[in-house]
Amino acid sequence: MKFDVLTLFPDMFECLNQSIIGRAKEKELIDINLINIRDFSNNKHKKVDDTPYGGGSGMVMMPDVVYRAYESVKTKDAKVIYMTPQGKKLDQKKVEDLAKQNHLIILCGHYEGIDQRVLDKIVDEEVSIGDYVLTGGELAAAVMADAIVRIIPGVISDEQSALSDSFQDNLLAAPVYTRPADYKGWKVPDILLSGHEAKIKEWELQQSLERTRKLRPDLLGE
Ligand code: 6GU
Repeated sequence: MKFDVLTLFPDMFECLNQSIIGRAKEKELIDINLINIRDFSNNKHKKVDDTPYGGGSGMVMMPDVVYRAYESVKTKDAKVIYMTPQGKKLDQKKVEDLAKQNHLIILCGHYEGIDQRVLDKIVDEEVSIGDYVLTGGELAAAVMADAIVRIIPGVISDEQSALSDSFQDNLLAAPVYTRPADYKGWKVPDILLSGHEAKIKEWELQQSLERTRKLRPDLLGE
């Protein structure tokens, strides 16, 4: 899967070189290409924004610069996503949906946003990561990319979670424990030491259900 990220702040995506996502890149399971929108400014000062028509505060990213950045990466089958707090809220279902794509172009706005004309022409979908405001789309794009990449086959081995994680089947994950079995008298639940695989699975499901009912009853439609 290929990601092209159009941004004024490519350094903000350094986090995607770490840990599981970093290894997925090294294994070439994914390709994350960072495109600096500023490189497409024709202005001698590399200007990318201007004051808004009609007045008001802040600056607006100019249509031509953003459009040229887009043209440099566009393909026929690419899906273009604009990160914005006014978009549809990202959830695990949307993540699974996006993980089926071959090519995502993720557009990150900064300042007051991007000239609406270019958004109208190139954007297929607007995505938000929650009801709060960030300084720009970059952190939201990194969150979304992480959630997508971790479910791509081969990125997390089958024995490892992915399937047992929270939100699988709309349930939160069960609690986990490791050695020592007794720490300061705080004991790991006996069932996990029993070696009885079927009973353990049943216990974990029970824990998941209890947790979800207690912490996120909305996920169960309650
Ligand atoms: Cl996608 N962008 C910005 N600027 N703020 C956000 C967001 C996106 N999602 C939640 N808050």
